[in-house]
Amino acid sequence: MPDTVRPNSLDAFWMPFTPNRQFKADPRMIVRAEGMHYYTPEGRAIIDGTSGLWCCAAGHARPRIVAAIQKAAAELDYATSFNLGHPLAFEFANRLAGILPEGMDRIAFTNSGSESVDTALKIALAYQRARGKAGKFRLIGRERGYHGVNFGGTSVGGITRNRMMFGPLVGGVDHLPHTLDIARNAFSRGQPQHGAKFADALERLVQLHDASTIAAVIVEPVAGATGVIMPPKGYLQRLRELCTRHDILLIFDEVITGFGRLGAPFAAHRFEVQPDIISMAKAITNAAVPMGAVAASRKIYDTILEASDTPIEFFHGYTGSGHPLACAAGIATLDTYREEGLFERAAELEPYWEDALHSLRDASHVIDIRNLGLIGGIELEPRSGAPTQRALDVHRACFDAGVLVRTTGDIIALSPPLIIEKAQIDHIVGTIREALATVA
Ligand code: PXG
Repeated sequence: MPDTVRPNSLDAFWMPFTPNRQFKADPRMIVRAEGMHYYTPEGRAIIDGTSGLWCCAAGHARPRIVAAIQKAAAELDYATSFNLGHPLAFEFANRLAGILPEGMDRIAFTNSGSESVDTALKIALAYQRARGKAGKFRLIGRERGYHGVNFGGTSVGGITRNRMMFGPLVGGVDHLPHTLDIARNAFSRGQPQHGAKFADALERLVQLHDASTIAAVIVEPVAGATGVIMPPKGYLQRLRELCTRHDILLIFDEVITGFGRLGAPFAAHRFEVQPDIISMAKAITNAAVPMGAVAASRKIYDTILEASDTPIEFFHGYTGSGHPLACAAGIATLDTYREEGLFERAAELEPYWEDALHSLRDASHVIDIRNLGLIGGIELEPRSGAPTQRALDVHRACFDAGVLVRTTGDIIALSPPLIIEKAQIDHIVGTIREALATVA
């Protein structure tokens, strides 16, 4: 039998964002999860400091969510939402509208964060055209932004490696500067003091391109994948003011900040800044079924519908949009968040989390610590000539000691399930301290 069709062979699966050769030479496998823990094939428990990948905010394999998926699968395995309806999709959209910022109550469903971002960008373009401003076509992203891997999200994203292989990408895109400023803000607790002025770069882009050509600005309220970059105090407010002044839509990509991660339903609540469009995914279903969504203001929805000269108003959607299993998982997830008060729990734990993280200030190799909500970033001095390797070594040492952390570049990123206990916070931080002491 050829090697690739042996069931246990690791060859066939082309793993995402993974050093495939390295991994397959030294694989680390997970076979089960429950609550705060993953389990290896040998039955070793690994405490999850990452919620999977910013995903499982309620912890793993929560019984109510599991039961809802099982029931939905047996009752209505699949129905298209193209010109047909099933009740769960409407119910879930209504439930989401109930926790989103006031007025953001028109919800499109997708299957991932990447699809949510591309959907949000297309809604922005369709809206500008519908109101007679088709000339507003430019999309503004940000350096070090991550908005998934589809062409729109890759284009507005600001990660060199993610962009450089793929040709000219989407045209008419420009970028704001990122807001990481370790020289002035190192070891800030919560939002950093310095950097609201980074938002003024939008004025420069308006001068360069003219506002009449700019459709939307998209940012992550907290940048996650590129190393946990917190918005400086006043930055998001300033960006909102400038977008309003220049008649530009503001899109918040809340794929990681949505659903309680910052101690509020969405970052828009936490920062009291109202965007025009919000993209979300991951914790929307506790990641038990892949799903994403885009919330738009009623004004955007109404404008696009009213301007349409064909029965279908918006030529966009996915076969899986509003999938019954995902909607069932989403409803059960929102029930779990509410019944267990998890968004409030994240807010209550934040000071303890902050103190625990900042206790690592004197640990080896640490050059910055950043925190907000139940997010943490620990930036390390890169090993000379081998960037990212020190953080990867810490990741490995922690894994071997039973703690899962995520690394990006030389940054250790933490985003534990919101059900975490204080003793578990201490355990994770203690394990990282030991790992930092052992790596070269
Ligand atoms: N937007 C944001 C802000 C994200 O964080 C996506 C879009 C794309 O979502 P999908 O579901 O298409 O993957 C993301 C994804 C990390 C890491 O290391 C984060 C993500 C993906 C991979 C790694 O923090 N976020």
